[in-house]
Amino acid sequence: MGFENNNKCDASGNTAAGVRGAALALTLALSGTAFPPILGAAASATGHDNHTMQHDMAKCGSAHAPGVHDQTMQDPGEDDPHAHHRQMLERKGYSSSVHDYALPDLTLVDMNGKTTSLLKEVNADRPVMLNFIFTTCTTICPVLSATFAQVQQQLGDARDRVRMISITIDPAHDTPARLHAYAARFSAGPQWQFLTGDPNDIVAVQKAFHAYRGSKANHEPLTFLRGSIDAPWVRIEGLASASDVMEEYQKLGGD
Ligand SMILES: [Cu+2]
Repeated sequence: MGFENNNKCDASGNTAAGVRGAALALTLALSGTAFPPILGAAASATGHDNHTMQHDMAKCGSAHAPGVHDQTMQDPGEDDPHAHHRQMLERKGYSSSVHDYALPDLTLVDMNGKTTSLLKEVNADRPVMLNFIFTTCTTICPVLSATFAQVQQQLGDARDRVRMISITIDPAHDTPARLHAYAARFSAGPQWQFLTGDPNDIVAVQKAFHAYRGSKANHEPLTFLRGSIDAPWVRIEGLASASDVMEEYQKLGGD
């Protein structure tokens, strides 16, 4: 698999069409092929094949960086998502930063089909952990969800003092019933709610968290933590492990 990716990248890049081909190959590789092995490598012992793939992708990414950047820029106001992915591949960790987000007062629907609002959900009188997922994702989202499941486990009884929220970025598919089934798959406890809503509102929520990348295929691994209603949000970019999230959570003054 790594060999095939490498070939695709080496074979293109000389013409505009070639650059587009490389961009497409990289997009496909990043969204469909590359993540699971890399995640696998991060999560478990480093398998030999995983390692090969990682190196091939790193080579591919840096060799065609300018062309790929020009051809795939979706939103001039945001960072190129592929540049970000490349960065992630290189650093294989996560970064955290602190932000004040102005969150809109939008109506959302929880996994029980009950109408709620974004502000009502996040303005809990408890620390909040929030991520964006969609249930049919086979790359980043299952990892983010597994991480939340592990965080929930590590918290033990203290989980009841936290509010965990996963908002789907695919509301057209992710009905409350599908979110409910997804939640069950990750053994989500009562402190972990899944939300969907009107597609426009879901875009607005992502934009408010500076998490909107134009389509679900471009999404990034993001986790947001907040210690209290008045506190700023800690933005975790990258695939933080459950221990990483716990560490960031504890920095908020949580227990
Ligand atoms: Cu995903």
